[in-house]
Amino acid sequence: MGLEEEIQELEEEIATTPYNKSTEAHIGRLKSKLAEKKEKLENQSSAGGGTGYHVEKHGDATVALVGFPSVGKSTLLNAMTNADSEVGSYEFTTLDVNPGMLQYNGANIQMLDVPGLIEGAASGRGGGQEVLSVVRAADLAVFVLSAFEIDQYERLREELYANKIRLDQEPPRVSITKKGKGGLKINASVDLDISEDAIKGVLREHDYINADVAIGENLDIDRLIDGVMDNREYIPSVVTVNKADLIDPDYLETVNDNLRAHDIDPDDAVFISAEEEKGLDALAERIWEELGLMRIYMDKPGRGVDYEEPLVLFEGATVEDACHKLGGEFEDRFRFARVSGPSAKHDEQQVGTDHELADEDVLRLITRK
Ligand SMILES: Nc1nc2c(ncn2[C@@H]2O[C@H](COP(=O)(O)OP(=O)(O)OP(=O)(O)O)[C@@H](O)[C@H]2O)c(=O)[nH]1
Ligand SMILES: [Mg+2]
Repeated sequence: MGLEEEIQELEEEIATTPYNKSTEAHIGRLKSKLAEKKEKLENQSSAGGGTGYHVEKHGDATVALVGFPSVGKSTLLNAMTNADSEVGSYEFTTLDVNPGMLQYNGANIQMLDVPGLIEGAASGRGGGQEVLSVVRAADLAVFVLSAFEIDQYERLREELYANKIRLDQEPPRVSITKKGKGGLKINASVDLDISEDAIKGVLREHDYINADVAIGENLDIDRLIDGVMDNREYIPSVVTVNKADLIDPDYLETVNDNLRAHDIDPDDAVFISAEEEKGLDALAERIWEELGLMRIYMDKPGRGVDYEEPLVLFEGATVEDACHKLGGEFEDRFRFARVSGPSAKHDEQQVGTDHELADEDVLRLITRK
């Protein structure tokens, strides 16, 4: 039996086995086997070549536009960035990844217009796997939906999930330390719904024989497997509804109902018209927020504070991250820093590398001679 058939058989067995306490451990093992076999199949097919997209990461953060053909991704990219992506009223105009740079709050945010994901993957045109690898590497996924095809959202999310992209969730709180002996020891800091047997079954299926396993959340089997596999990408997402210029006022409630039917709060979706360049500022603002970026104004000796071109870092970044991004002498010869603003206890507070910065801090770095 080939890998594909084995995968199919496992999927069928999982689908037909009722889930309850007595089948839980069994289902956990089946799902683990499935995850391992899928991984194997993927490694086999990618070893066979495939050029892949080599879109370099530029700028402070990267956003992938995800959507079916003809929803307006290229139009949007052209409207928001300096890119000049081909726009066509026929499908498959974009067969390669087009990058553009969005300037917002002094940050350079790279936006990638990836080819129609689903049809690209299904037909082999546009190379579905490669497209997905671009999304996996992004810091944010922006779903571009046409106001008239909201149901495409489901397919897009499924496709991303199948390709190990987890949207709008934190990585599972699972940490595994391999040991030389002693079997599997599960140490949960919260009450768990799944049984210890099920957890151990999953771990053994992934070749853990002796290990200490710390679990910090009440997770289900799928999230446990995500935590064990450790190769999932956790990415935030935004939904934008395009072609809003074509929505009749009496059709708007239908659009909102369709959004709700897919678990999207209409107030959270950003309505835009890429063609008429409406709603794009609101979208840029949402992108900024979801990326969790912050501006650090550098106080440069003799030149004062640079409010024009801030150093842009992700929330949670420390002085060390700032030094790393600046590189050179700041990284090699750092002595201490002075910080004023939201993260400082007082103006010009002296801090070390582990000080956590906040949006709109003013930072001065002092280096050794
Ligand atoms: N009315 C209206 N038409 C739009 C809007 N945005 C895009 N279009 C039109 O929709 C068609 C498809 O737009 P594209 O930007 O090429 O779509 P795409 O998502 O890049 O499509 P692919 O490259 O094939 O994946 C074009 O005819 C656009 O002019 C919009 O906001 N309103
Ligand atoms: Mg396009």
